[in-house]
Amino acid sequence: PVTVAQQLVSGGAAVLQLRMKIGSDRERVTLARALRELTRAARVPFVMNDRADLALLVDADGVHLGQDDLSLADARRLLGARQLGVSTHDLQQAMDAEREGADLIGFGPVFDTVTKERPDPTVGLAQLAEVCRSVRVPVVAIGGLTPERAREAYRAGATWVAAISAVTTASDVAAQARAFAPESALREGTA
Ligand code: 3NM
Repeated sequence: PVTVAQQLVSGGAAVLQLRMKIGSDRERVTLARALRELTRAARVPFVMNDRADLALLVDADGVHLGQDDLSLADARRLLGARQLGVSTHDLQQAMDAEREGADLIGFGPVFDTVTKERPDPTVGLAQLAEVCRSVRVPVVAIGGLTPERAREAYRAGATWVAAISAVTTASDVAAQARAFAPESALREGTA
């Protein structure tokens, strides 16, 4: 994972998030610290998935919460001004997360995903567009994203896209990360 992370960062990934569903907390923290060091050197924000306590411990820039993790209010108690994201899977969850103080929301799975063991129903681009129109916080599209589908997600109003398989299975991880950048970022040299 550290090698892949290095390649993602050199390919211009805007944010790196550690999603580690198996293994012990000790292993999680060891890997998170390595990624924290790498992202700090590259000036890329680092986010911990699910666990506000571990985010605090490793000095991450934020946490991304699932629907069954700590509430936003409790995560805020631990993490203060750090970035709090929430995974949402329908319009109601998205609006609730915004009202409760999320700095950004994830919405998905926009396309079918092979990464999650029991994914929520695939929401599609029309629902993504509806959510993007209905909240003011940035929306991250997730689930089955590829560079081509990322263009459609940006067009639907997503600020960012998140990807796992499309980047981790690529033969050239850095080039694949670069291919995800929105055209505007490429034009402005901020990809
Ligand atoms: N969360 P891939 S979909 C981790 O809908 C995750 O909240 C989702 O992996 C959600 O890019 C997803 O390989 C899997 O499809 C994303």
